Amino acid sequence: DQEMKIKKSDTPHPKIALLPTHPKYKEVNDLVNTHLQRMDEKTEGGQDTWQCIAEEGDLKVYKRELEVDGVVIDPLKACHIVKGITGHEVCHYFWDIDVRLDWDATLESSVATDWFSEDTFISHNVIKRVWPASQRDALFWSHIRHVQGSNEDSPDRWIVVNFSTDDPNIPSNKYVRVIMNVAMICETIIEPPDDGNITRDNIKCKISYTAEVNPGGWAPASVLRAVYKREYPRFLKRFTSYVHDSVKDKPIMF
Ligand code: 6CM
Repeated sequence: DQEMKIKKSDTPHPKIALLPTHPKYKEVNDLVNTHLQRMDEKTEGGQDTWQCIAEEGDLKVYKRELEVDGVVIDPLKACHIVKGITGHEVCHYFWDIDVRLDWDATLESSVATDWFSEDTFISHNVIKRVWPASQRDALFWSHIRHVQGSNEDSPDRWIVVNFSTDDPNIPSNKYVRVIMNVAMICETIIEPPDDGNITRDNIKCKISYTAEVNPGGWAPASVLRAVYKREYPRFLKRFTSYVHDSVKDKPIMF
């Protein structure tokens, strides 16, 4: 316990590179805060309105069925606990566009189109076509942030938000544009060994992932739901094992 207190007070204050003067600063902050708040709320409420669509070990995937004008926009959330990796590592690899295609099997391409700051950029992503629907793309900003716990009970967290945006320079008529609001929030749990020497055997990461995706334009409900049921668990398993493999021989990034 003493060990943990020393570590905690040594943690530098989180740095936000995005400047308050940036036109997107408010939007980015509002989204980050909403996601953090929602996550705190759901731990108190029950899972009643959510139905579980996949459960495999510590991985659980839930959805809530929602249709607007016949278009499926089922909100999705997942939680997972993965040993040997930290929240910083998970968020880093989720955010880093240079490795995105290494783990995201639903994408055909992903290109950074604008940088707001060191921690925030826009990317244009072409999604692999799903028969019989037209091909989709997504244009969104990605922001990564370290959120320091405010007291003993609220832990340090890392968060990435991917949120749809527009950019007049990126044509939106070639594909059907998907609109989305995605967040990955992570907490690192450390069980310090008696000798105080923390290794990957002593850490695990609690992951919470949420996605609200509007497929934009018509897509058959049954196909879309089948795609989600298959692809979200696949993504979570593939992505977390990608992170696990990438960091296993590297120093722990707290
Ligand atoms: O969060 C995920 N990936 C991130 C990027 O690496 C990002 C997501 C971007 C694209 C989200 C698209 C969702 C899939 C839409 C399918 C549309 C099919 C239409 C036709 C169906 C009939 O946040 C992982 C995303 C995993 C998605 C399964």
